[in-house]
Amino acid sequence: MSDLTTIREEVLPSLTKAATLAELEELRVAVLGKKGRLTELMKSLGAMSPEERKSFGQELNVLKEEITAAFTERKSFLEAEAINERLKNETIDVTLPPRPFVQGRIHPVSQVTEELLAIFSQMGFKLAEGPDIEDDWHNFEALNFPKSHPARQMQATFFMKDGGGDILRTHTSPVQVRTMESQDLPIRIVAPGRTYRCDYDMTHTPMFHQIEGLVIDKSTNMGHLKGCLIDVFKAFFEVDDVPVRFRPSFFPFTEPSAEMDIGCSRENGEFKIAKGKGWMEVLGCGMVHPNVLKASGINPDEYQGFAFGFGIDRMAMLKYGIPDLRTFFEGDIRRLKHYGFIPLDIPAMNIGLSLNGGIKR
Ligand code: 2NM
Repeated sequence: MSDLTTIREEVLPSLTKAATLAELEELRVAVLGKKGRLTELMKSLGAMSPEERKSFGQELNVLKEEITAAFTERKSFLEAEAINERLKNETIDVTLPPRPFVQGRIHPVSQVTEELLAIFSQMGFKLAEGPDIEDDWHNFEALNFPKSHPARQMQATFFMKDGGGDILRTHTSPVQVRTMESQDLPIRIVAPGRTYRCDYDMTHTPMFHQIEGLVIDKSTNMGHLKGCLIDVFKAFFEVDDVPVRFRPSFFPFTEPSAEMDIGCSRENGEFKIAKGKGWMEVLGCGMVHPNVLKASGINPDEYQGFAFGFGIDRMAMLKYGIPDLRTFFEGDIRRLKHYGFIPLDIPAMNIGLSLNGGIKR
């Protein structure tokens, strides 16, 4: 009898004080386990007289239930406490926007390429791509470059070491040639990409980026070219109006050829689209030369088209106020932190081309 009182007075308070689930389990085993104190007493029932067994058995059962109840209550308390502790430590607020935590930044050249693709794709142009290592045919011959043209000579073109005649493309025009050779008419494509020329100073790097466009149909004319380019530059600089002028020029692959200037001001280094302040050359264009069409298997008596090309790097410098072209390709992470774009701000015509306008959040 006194055994039961001792057990009750010892076990019940220690159960309610158990600090951890492990400690609680240890206590349970010590009392109710195979060799627990109560279990041992249960075993002693067999040696008792029927009367003793009945009354002691009842008391034992009462105590066992009390202990089991106290154990269960403490267990659910400790389990709830453990869950609350985990919830406190493992908080992830899934409703928070991910942007502030995205560390990476999009390079201004990638950003501007995406912006231009958003504009051109809305105008119905498809993306075309081709290899950086080109052959003489696609880079020069099919583009109506005379054998003696200066751009073919060593100082401008990078040749492959193996002497096989392959080169690094000096412009993205070979992509247009490949498209004309392989695709059905009409054609409406843009080809952005890396281009290479042996040149290095303030405004030239040996690798740079170009985008060229090509439209070929039965009655495509220079009026279409002009309207198309004005729309592109209005969308790109995000302005309602952009002053442009076209000057006659020369390229082997277009006839007639022109260069387009945009009206702009440059006050203490800041570039702005403006009327009556001055002009800046931004691109070359023209009607695709009949020789080029012929070389690509298109009948110039049936089809004609326009083409244009401009530098992506310089567009990025102008739009986002980046002063030195060479810093684009130094790979300094600090430049990217300063001039880079948030990866989830994907340029699109329906929501705005440059959501952060070059400003970090
Ligand atoms: C320019 C300027 C003018 C051009 C021409 C062609 C092709 F393949 F269709 F003949 N592609 N790109 C072109 C025309 C490029 O870049 C300044």
